[in-house]
This record gives sequence, C-alpha cells and structure tokens, in this order.
Amino acid sequence: MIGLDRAIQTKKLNRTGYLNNSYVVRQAQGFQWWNELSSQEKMHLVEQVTALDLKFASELFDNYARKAAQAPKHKLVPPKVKTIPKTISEMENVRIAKQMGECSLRNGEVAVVTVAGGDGTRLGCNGPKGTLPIAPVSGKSIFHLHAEKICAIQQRYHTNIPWYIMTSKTNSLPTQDFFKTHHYFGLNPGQIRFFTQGMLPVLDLNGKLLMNSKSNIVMSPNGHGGLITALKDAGILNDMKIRRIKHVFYHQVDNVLAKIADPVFIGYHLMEDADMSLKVVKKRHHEEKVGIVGCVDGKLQVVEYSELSREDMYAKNGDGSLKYNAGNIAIHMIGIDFIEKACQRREEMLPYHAAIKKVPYIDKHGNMINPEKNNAIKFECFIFDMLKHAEKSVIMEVSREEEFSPVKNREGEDSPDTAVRDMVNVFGKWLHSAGISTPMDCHGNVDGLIEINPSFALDEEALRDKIYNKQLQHDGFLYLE
Ligand code: UD2
Repeated sequence: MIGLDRAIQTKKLNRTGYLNNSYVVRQAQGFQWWNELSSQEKMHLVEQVTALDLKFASELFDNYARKAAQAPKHKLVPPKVKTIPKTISEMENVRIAKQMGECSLRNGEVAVVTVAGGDGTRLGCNGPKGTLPIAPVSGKSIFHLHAEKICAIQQRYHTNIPWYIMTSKTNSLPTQDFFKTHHYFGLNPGQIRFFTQGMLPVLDLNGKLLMNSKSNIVMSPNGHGGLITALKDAGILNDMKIRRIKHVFYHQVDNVLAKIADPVFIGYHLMEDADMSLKVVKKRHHEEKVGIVGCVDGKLQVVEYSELSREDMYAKNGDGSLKYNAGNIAIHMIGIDFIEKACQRREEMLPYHAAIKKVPYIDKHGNMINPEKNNAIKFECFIFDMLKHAEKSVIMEVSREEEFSPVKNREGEDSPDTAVRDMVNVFGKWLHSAGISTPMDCHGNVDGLIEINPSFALDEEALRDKIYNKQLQHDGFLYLE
C-alpha cells in the first residue's frame, strides 16, 4: 500500500477524511483491489488520485444536489435576431459586413477553434469523431473537410489562419496521429495547435467516485466550456496574442456544413463591436436537441435543450410557430478580450451543469455493471454560458440547409447519412445556381453523390463564377476538385 499511502499523504487524503467528512473515506473503498493490481495499474490509480481535486468534486456534488431541489426558473423572452436577409437594405448590410469580415481575415486577426473533445458515445465511432470518413464522393474525414475550408479561405484572402483544436485526454493522441498521418491535409503544421481540455470525475448518485475497472476512476471531459481554462493553461491564449489574433471563430467538429471563418458573420460581429456572437437556425421541431437563445432579465443566454422547461419547449406564437425557436448551432465569434475576461472569472461565467447518465462501472465485488437506469452524474461547463456576460452580441440566423448538419447519432436524424445528404444537397443547389441541373428524388433531395472541394469553389458564388454555363454533364455523380 506504499504507493497509495504516499499518494494519500501527499494529497493529504488521510483515512480520517481530508474534507472532514466521510467523502474521502467513502472513496477509499475504490482501492480495495490494491493488492491485486500490477505496478503499472497501481501507478495509474495513484496518478488519478493525486490529480483528483476531491474537494472540488465534493462541491460539484453538493451544488448539484442543491440545484436539483430548485426548479429551473427562466422567464424567457425571444431574442433580437438578424434574420436571413431578404430586403435590399438587409442585403446591403450583408455586403458591408462581408467587407469588414474579409478585411479582418486579410489582416490575420482571426483564428479558428474547433472543439473536438467530446467522447462521441452516441455515434459509437471507434476513434475521434473528426476522423470519420464522411465526404460524399472522396470519403474524406470531417477533419479533412474542415482543413480544406481553412485552406481555401487562406488562399482567397492571402492570409494565414491559426487553427486550434481542443481534444480530451482520451482522444488527443489519436487525433494528433491522424493529422500527422494525413500530412496535416496540406496545411502548414506550424499553424495547427492541439491542446487538451480538463477532465472531471464521474460521480454516482450519492456523490461517490465510480470505477470502471479495479484500477481506473471514471473521468469525463469537463465540457466545451473547459476551452477557456485550457486555452490559458496550454499557452494558447498567449500564442493567439503573439500572433495578434483579435477574434476567434469557434465551431464544433461535428457540423460538416460549418461555414468556417464566414466573413459575413465575422463582419456582423465587428460591426456591433460584440464580445460574443452566435449563429442560430430555426428549430426543426420543439424537441430538437439544440439549446435555444433567449433573454432572461434583459440578458441574452442559451438554455440547453436538457434544461428547457416543457412549457418553454412547447410554447407557440399566435401563428403556431415555436415561440423559442432560435436554435443554437454552436458557431460563435468570441473576442480575445472577452476570452481573457472569462479566464479571470471562470467560476462565475462558466458554471458547471450536471447531466444524469448511464455509466458502466464495477460494483464492490469487482463485477462490471452496465446499468439499465441512470446511475451517474457527469459535470460539464458550456461555452455559451459566457453569453450572458457579454456587453454586446449578435445573433445571426442562417439557413439550416446551408450551414447546419451535425453528425451526432449512428442513424436517423443528425447521422452520417443525413450529413452526406445535406452536403450533396448544398452542392446540388450551388450547381443549379450555376445553371447545371441535377437529378432530384421524390423527397426533393439530389439523386446522386456530388462533392465540390472548397479549393475548387468555396461557396455558391465562387462556383457560379467558375462554371457558369459551361457544359458540365453529369449523371448525379460528380466530384469537382
Ligand atoms: C450541442 C449543444 C446544443 C446544440 C448542438 C448543435 C451543448 C451542451 N449543447 O449539443 O445546444 O448547439 O450541439 O449541434 O453544447 N465537446 C468537447 N468537449 C466536451 C464536450 C463536448 O469538445 O467536453 C464538443 C464535442 O466534440 C462536440 C460538441 O462539443 O463537437 C458538442 O458536444 P455535446 O455532445 O456535448 O453537445 P450536443 O451535441 O448534445
């Protein structure tokens, strides 16, 4: 028990309870298999115990218990949204915003941050979600598609866009290996920085640590809000400042239609001198798993789908449309100064949310249990909680068809199939606007597989300029690169 005792002593986890309560002693049972463990397993467990902040974990549990007793109180008011432009003056506004955004890109003021630390359990892919082959014709991975967009933006604006990719401890190495194996998809390796977010212990419903082997405490990533601390701790914030970055384009790895470093969005953000801005789409239906943007006491905030009251989820306008339908698609512009502010005020600006989940564990007899009911609490902080502390924000509505198709589930909605369908439909629409017709099926989807490499055309306008009225025969299967 020497190693463990040392860890306990260094962590001052004495048997009587470092926290003056039974919390630590209750955890001590997890080490009951100590003598069965190999020296490697012992060291792993000691490293976990030494790294654990049990006091913080205990506070998380106490806060969760306290909040669970309180019903969520949101007096929500729908937010002011920049709707999809229709009028001439709105289109003029888009033109001005795009110019401002393009100027900022040319000046090298924009970096891209991709959050890719999630464990992707719903998708069940073996490996980081970004490594999933998804491109309709080439079969390129999600990471590859994002890299191609960044490359095309750099070429169009003769600029360099630093790309920061947040991973978790569990998927960091496979992610970095993937990029290395694929020669960083043609990007300069020096412009890509990987960094890992923090992890938190998963607790059972009584606040005790869970173990999923005789030598491993169950941990999970601390939420994409963990980005803020990770940016600072990994020296990324400093790196951004050295590169004179002023604005961060933030997106989730799983959205294959993300318009990365969209100059219009950047411009809107700059025009308002905003701290943090979001893109939203109209919710598909009241139960769609997206947070909604609303105002509470005059402050903008995102209410996560799992925390939205049933009343607000189903609330309707007079015309039958959803009252709260500004669906957060997790695409943000965030000012560097605002990130700095969040670093200083992390606890206040990025509170932890508790999610009740089913998490496999081993019981006190050492048997692996796959629970049928929710048995565990995962703690995460959400980047969008910063919004309520922003002095100025822009909420920009975009077209779901053109900008939002996340890969979340193995099948059905938000799956690889719907992502491929949605990409093909976007490319088909671009071809149509360039005068090239595409076969359609009875559901209004393109009947075939089309893929347009961003280096060939980054958007509809670029494709039109390139191939308008050119004879381009295709049978629905087409790859332009
Ligand atoms: C998220 C949003 C939801 C909506 C939706 C759009 C939250 C809590 N909900 O739902 O409001 O915007 O996305 O698709 O954000 N991630 C990390 N580290 C973590 C956790 C997540 O990097 O610790 C990444 C993950 O790789 C993924 C994204 O964040 O790209 C969202 O992950 P999620 O599964 O937590 O949230 P989701 O998809 O249920």
